Amino acid sequence: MYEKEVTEIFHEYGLQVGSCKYSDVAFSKDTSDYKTVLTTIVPYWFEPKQAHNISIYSILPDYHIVVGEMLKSICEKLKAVFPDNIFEPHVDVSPVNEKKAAVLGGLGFIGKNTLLINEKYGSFLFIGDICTDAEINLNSSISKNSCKGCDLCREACPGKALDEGFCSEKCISFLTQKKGILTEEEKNILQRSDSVWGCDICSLFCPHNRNLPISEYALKYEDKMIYNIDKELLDGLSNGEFKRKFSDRAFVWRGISVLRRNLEILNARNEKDPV
Ligand code: B12
Ligand code: SF4
Ligand code: SF4
Repeated sequence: MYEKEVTEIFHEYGLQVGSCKYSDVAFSKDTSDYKTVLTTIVPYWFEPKQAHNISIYSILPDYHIVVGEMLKSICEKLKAVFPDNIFEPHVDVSPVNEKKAAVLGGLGFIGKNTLLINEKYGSFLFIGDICTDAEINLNSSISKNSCKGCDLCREACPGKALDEGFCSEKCISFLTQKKGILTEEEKNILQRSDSVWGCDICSLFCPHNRNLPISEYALKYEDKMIYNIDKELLDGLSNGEFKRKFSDRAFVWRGISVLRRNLEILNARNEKDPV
C-alpha cells in the first residue's frame, strides 16, 4: 500500500528511493518498532576548481544538515499520507548500515573500497535513510552491476588500508578524525597524502567515478565552498568560536585541536622534504 505515493514524494525532491526490512540492516537488535528503511542517495560530485587540503565532500556545506533537512521535509509529507506511523530521518548517524540499506534498496553495489557505487553517480554520494514502523515494500531490485575488481583503489591507498578487507586504523579518513596523539606509524600514513580532513584517493582512482555528472548539490552551493584549512583559518580561535564560525561544515565535529594536530603533522613533512 502507498508505494506509489512514497516514490512520488521522493521524486518531488529529485531523489531515487529504495526500501528494505529494518531487521536486515539494523546495527543492533534493538527493541524499536521499525519495520522498514527507505533509503536514498544524494550525489555530490564536482571538479574542484583549486588545490584543496580537505576531502571533496567537506568542501561543501555539511551534508548532515543539507540532506538532514531534505529528509525531514520528506518525513513531513510521508506523515500526511501515513498519519498513524512514525518516520525518522537519518544521515550518517543512523541505527542502520546505510550502505547495506542502499544495496538492498537497489541504489548501487559495494566496491572493493567498501563504498556504495551507483551506476550513474559513482561513489561520490551521500546516503540518507528514513526508518519507519510502516510496512512498505517498494520491490527494489538489487543492481546487476558490480565492482570491476581492478584493484586500482587498493593499489592507490596510501595507508594500505584495503590490502586485507578494510582496516579502518590505516585509513586516512579515519586517522584525520581520530582524537589524541597519533603514533609514528599513523603520522607516517597521514604524511602520505595532503589531507587535513577525510580522504578521496580510493574513490578518485575508481573507474566507476570517471565522467560523473556535476551534482545539483555542488551547483547549489558553488559560492559556499571552503577548499582549505590552514593555520590562518584557525589562528586565534577557541574551540567554541571555531565551532560557531564553521557550524555549517562537516569538518567541525571533532573540534579544532584535531585539525591543528593534522596540520602540524603535514607541515612537519613539508619541513623534512621541502618541495
Ligand atoms: C564508520 C563509518 C566510517 C569509518 C569506517 C568506514 C568503513 N568502510 O566501514 C571511516 C571513518 C573510516 C569512514 C570513512 C569514510 N566514509 Co564513512 N561512514 C561510517 C558509517 C557511520 C558506518 C559504516 C559502517 O558501518 N562500517 C562498518 C563496516 C563493517 O560496514 P561496511 O563497510 O558497510 O561493510 C560491510 C557491508 O558492506 C557488507 N556488505 C558488503 N557487500 C554487501 C552486499 C550486500 C548485498 C549486503 C547486504 C552487505 C554487504 O559487508 C561488509 C563487512 O561486514 C556510515 C554511515 C552509516 N550509518 O552506515 C558512513 C558512510 C559509510 N561513510 C561515507 C563516506 C562518504 C565516507 C568517506 C568517503 C568520507 C571521506 N571522503 O573521507 C570515507 C571513505 C573511506 C572508505 N574507503 O570506506 C558514506 C558512504 C558513501 C558511499 N558512497 O558509500 C556513509 C554511508 C555516510 C553517509 N550517510 O553518506 N566512514
Ligand atoms: S579513504 Fe584513503 S586511506 Fe581510506 S581506504 Fe580510501 S584511499 Fe585508503
Ligand atoms: S577501483 Fe576497481 S576494485 Fe576498487 S572499487 Fe573501483 S572498480 Fe572496484
